[in-house]
Amino acid sequence: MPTQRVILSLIALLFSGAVLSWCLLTPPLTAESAKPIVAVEKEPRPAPPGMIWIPNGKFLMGSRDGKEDEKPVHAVELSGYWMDATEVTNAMFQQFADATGYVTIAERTPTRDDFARLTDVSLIKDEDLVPGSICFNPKFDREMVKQLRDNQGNVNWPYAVWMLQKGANWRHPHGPESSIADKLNHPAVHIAWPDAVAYCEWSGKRLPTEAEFEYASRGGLQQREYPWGDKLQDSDQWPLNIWQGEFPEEHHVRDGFELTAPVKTFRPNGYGLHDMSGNVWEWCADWYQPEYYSDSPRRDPHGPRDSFDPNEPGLPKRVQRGGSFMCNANYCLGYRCAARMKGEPSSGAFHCGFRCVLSPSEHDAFAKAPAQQTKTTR
Ligand SMILES: [Ca+2]
Repeated sequence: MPTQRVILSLIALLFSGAVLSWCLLTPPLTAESAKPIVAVEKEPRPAPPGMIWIPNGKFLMGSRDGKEDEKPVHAVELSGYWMDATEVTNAMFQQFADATGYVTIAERTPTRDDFARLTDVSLIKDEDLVPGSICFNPKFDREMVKQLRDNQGNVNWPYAVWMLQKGANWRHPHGPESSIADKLNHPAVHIAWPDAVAYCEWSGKRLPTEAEFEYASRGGLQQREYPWGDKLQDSDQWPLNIWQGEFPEEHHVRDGFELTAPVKTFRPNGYGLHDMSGNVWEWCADWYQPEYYSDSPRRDPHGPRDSFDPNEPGLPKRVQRGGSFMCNANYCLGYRCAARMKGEPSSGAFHCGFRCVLSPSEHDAFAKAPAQQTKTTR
């Protein structure tokens, strides 16, 4: 079906998690590299509201045992920066939208040209060119899930369990009948990369680099699986908002949240950051390339010059990090500190949001940003 082809193409942009097997050698961890991060730069001034100082230091980025695009483990040195303590919430995004009149991509009516790179646009019906975004399809075809296999023979269920929900956007996360009235302290979702950048420009902040996100996520620990250590949970209490049960058939909701959770529900990591693992995926500034770690700069890496995803070579992809309430052990494991994901920039989804960072050198511009001017004139 034409509509289904479009939906599948859109979904493929966000959820093509398979990566090529790159023959990268992981260097041994040396005595020097095993040292804990040492903060040597003091916070230059008080943190802006809602932000936390992440001290400069050195860390080991990537994973020895994870997916191929997480290798090789390599030392990275970062300058200090502030980071939002939480994902950008609906209340925060509402302030931005009210002040600027900004309309997110999911709220705009798409044209055939928007899908030119994805499919034969002549197959798209006029009635399907309506605003919307990607949501989970609770009525997914279980037989179709079983039939879809990738080239390794694994079940390729993502293509069947997502749908393009007409009318879904950050104001209406699950379609026109839904609302954020009781979710103002939940992360804003259905945020495409340009939407996040527009918010950053208004607020005087920026998206984190992928290295800044991973460094901050690790919370001062070296080469641990999760922001708090190597064990997913120490007790019956879940430390993050993910999916419990066999995805997509069973969702036991043992963490208490079927969908997004209010930010700060779960305990912060060593830096005081919440939901760096789980709740919603978060956009980073970097283009995605699976082999980037093999020759990335040691100091303050900003990602490759352009994007390359071997699964979809013609489509640009930006990095996403941290996993979401849809991740679980038999699915994406995106909530591991080293886990990488990528998304087509113009595609948001009901589990995709962001948070911002700010460098000391950017503070003067931050102080003059529209968001700050709005506050001072109130
Ligand atoms: Ca998150």
